[in-house]
Amino acid sequence: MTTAPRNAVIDRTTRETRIRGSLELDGAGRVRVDSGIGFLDHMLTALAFHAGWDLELECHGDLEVDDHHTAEDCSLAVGEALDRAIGDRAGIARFGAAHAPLDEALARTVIDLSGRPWPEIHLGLNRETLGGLACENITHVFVSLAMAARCALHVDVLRGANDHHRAEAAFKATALALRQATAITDEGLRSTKGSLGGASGTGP
Ligand SMILES: [Mn+2]
Repeated sequence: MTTAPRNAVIDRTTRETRIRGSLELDGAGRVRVDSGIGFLDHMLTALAFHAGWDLELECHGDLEVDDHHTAEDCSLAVGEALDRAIGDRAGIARFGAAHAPLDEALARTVIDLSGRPWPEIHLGLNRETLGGLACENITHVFVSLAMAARCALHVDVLRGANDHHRAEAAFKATALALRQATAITDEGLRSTKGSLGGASGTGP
């Protein structure tokens, strides 16, 4: 049985954002997110909590510019931490698929922790913003997560009249799919190719 802790320190600084924190995949739902954007905090908290993670994340971003860099970089930081936490990707389920409803909204996420980034993000949001977060940047959060965590990430919101519900259902479905995909199976590397392009540097 794999018992090594699956975690990563988050320490990411650019001229646009400074992000600190930690990710523990096998957590107890201890989540504290302070990005400076309330709606982003709400979404990342939903993601981490329903994935079963402990996540601490604090971002000081250039919100005087707009919300873009903070949203993008927080997601990259989480994705990079996830990538490090799953290491060479051996002994995990690799695939995950989940639906999540939020009242009238219904979202579906299908994920492959393949080592190959491919975002397919279809949220169908109609509003310009939710809280202080531009809706186009919500899509960008999922794209950035897929790129940094190097996974095929297909997110489709199948229905829903309320954009807050649509977005939140998408994060919850992604959390549930990630929880499945990262689950420990101890069946070795789930790849006929023999590599999932792990963080150790072996390419797919
Ligand atoms: Mn909500």
